[in-house]
Amino acid sequence: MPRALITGITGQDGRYLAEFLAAKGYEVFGLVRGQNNPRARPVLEAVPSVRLLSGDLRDLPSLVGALDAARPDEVYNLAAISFVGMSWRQAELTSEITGLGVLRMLEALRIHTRDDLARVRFYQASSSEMFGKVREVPQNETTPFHPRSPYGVAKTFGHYITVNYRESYGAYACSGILFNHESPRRGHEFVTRKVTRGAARIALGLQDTIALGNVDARRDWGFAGDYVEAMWLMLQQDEPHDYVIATGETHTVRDLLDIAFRRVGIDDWEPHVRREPRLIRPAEVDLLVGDSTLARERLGWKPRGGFPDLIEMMVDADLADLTRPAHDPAGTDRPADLEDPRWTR
Ligand code: NDP
Ligand code: GDR
Repeated sequence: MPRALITGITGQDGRYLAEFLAAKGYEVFGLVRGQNNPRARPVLEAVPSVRLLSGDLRDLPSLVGALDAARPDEVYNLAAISFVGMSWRQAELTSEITGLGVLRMLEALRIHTRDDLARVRFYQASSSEMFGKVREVPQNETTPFHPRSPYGVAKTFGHYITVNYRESYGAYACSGILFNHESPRRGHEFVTRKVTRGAARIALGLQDTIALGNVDARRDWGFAGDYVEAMWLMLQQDEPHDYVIATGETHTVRDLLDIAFRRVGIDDWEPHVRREPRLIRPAEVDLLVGDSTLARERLGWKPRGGFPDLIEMMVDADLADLTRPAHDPAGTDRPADLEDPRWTR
């Protein structure tokens, strides 16, 4: 039975990946930070066989301990401060976790494998935010980086340190340059979920408007469930390589608003959107659209659904969530703290 360790298992991608790997017959281990992290509970519910390990990307001994306990064949390093908007407010912390955290994870792997880094396959969650200021359209594996946020700068460090450990120590390490991917599990701070949740709440009479920043930004948005398969495929190849994962289509935030509001029966979203200067970023990434030809050819990967389907699915999930009866109180009592027997250490 192959063994995988996922950092960031409580995040959007972490839970999809845990489900995907468990269905493939993996023994799945997940690194979770904090002493009573409420985000562990949905993971335990979605993947009952998962084994949780206590650790933090800021704490090298905890990472070595997690690797020693999990003895993984594959490590997926998804943990990060992932919200670009926050990265200006907490630039040092973002650099510490999203940037230096990658180095710490690789160093932990070096200690755990006693310098035999090729023994464990490593995936680094890199990002299209590294492209930043538009240099080429579409962006592929050879497009130069020009990150525009502390988050993008930290991810660029994470990318290059992953490449460097591959070149220096022969690590089987891949950097997946993933473009935006969304789902009903997306955090509410990201623009897709903010809009789908907001449109659903407006349709139900729970709020009147949504506050937004730059509605002209263009992104290449795919479905998170498809993207975790690409992460796994990268680690199944004979040779490690870096890949761009994207749909190849780009849409504005305006397009997103059109689809989401139409889904709830509102044709004109303008009266429901407030433009707030505080939500305009100090430096913006205007246009992202990815060219994932390499992944399509070498990995046989391609995205399944289209953008309207994705947004409509998210709106429908938000409507269902907002109208379902209150949670079963018994469910909320289920322990997620370190006393739960499914924590392995
Ligand atoms: P989320 O923000 O949903 O999840 C981030 C995860 O990182 C959470 O599990 C969080 O734990 C964990 N984490 C944060 N800080 C630490 C820390 N100090 N130690 C250990 N764990 C920590 O992100 P996504 O699932 O959307 O993304 C996964 C990864 O992919 C991230 O690295 C992100 O930057 C990257 N990425 C995402 C893209 C996307 O569109 N979704 C596109 C390209 C890259 P907790 O629950 O405790 O907060
Ligand atoms: P992004 O995603 O920064 O691309 O990073 P986000 O959804 O936050 O922003 C996308 C675009 O929408 C514009 N925007 C707003 N964004 C937010 N969050 N809130 C608003 O109110 C708002 N109004 C307009 C933004 O300016 C931006 O142009 C995501 C994260 O998942 C990263 O971790 C990941 O690396 C990249 O995608 C690829």
